[in-house]
Amino acid sequence: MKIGIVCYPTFGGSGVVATELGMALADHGHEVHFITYNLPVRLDFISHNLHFHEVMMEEYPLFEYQPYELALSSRMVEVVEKHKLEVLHVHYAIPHAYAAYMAKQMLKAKGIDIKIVTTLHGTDITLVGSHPNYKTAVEFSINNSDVVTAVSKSLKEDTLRLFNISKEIAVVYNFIDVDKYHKESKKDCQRIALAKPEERILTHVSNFRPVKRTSDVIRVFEIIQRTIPSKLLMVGDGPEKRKAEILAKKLGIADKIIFLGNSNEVVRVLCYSDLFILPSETESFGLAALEAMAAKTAVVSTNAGGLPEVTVHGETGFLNAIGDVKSMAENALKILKDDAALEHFKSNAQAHAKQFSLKNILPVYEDIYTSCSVKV
Ligand code: GMT
Repeated sequence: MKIGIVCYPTFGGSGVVATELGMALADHGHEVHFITYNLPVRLDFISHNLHFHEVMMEEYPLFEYQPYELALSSRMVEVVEKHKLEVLHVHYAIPHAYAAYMAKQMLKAKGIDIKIVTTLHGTDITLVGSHPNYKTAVEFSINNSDVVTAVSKSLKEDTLRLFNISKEIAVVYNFIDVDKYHKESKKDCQRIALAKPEERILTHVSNFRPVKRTSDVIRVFEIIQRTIPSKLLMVGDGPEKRKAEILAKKLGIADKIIFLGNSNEVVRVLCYSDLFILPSETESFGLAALEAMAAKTAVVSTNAGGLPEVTVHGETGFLNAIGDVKSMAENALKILKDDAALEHFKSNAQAHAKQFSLKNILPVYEDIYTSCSVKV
């Protein structure tokens, strides 16, 4: 099939899922066209079936805010017409589902019936989408998509609670290329470059937005390192990073924490890791937790949103109340206390991640594209 993918090209989870999906579809013989304002960070042109169409913006002194939706919907129309696309799969409702609706109407006027699949990712519903400033347009564009999917049951429930939805929402879980992570975990990780042999390595990966509660990561680690010699790797960048660095200094543990910034090598960082900490306030799915598990890393997180659908309390790690730093640290110590316990949790995490294998999820999206583009 000929499929257009619209997403944020940045390090956020929705962009990562969209990019990995596009690459896998191309690998499976589909012709995939990414339509975004930048080359997606995880995009690797491994296949001749992959194409990238940049959405260009024009500066004009009158515009305080540039009309991105206009440029995006115009580009969608152009690409659909030129490459005869059958489906546009838009990831993250704002503003992609809205721009896709406009593109659909413009194409309809030209006698072209493009199908729109909208995947809801999380903050487009929970934090931003339901804000009164956006709600009307987000609700309209969800109800006017041909197919709507959500990345967890929890997100589907949130969507039905926060909006007046007349459309069926299918839950299609996020996924992981299990083989890629398995291969990486077998490589020699050179962990000695980062920590002494007796030290445990803890990791956090996020965009350092307030919703990730990165200060809680530092506080949890501070308690853990009192009992168990350890190092903390903080991967990613965002508005709360400086605060986390200042807190680490204040607590006297700055020398045990390495801030790595944004990385395209998350798989390689995770291969060093014993434990992943994710103390988020909300998390529709928690792709970062799944990536950690696939790389054989146990997870201590909150029980927010879709996290209980991804991890198993007491088996792959532990789920805790939001903000309960003490419980998160106590549970982390249960995992880290000896090699046997650690190996038990790590192996469980890796085995459980297989349920979210790309091999299982790819055919689900292929069926969705086929069923909605069948002419009746
Ligand atoms: O976590 C973020 O702020 C990024 C955001 C995004 O849209 O990129 O992530 C959301 O989508 C991911 C992929 O589906 C999910 O794994 C994350 O849980 C979700 N984040 C939140 O709900 C906060």
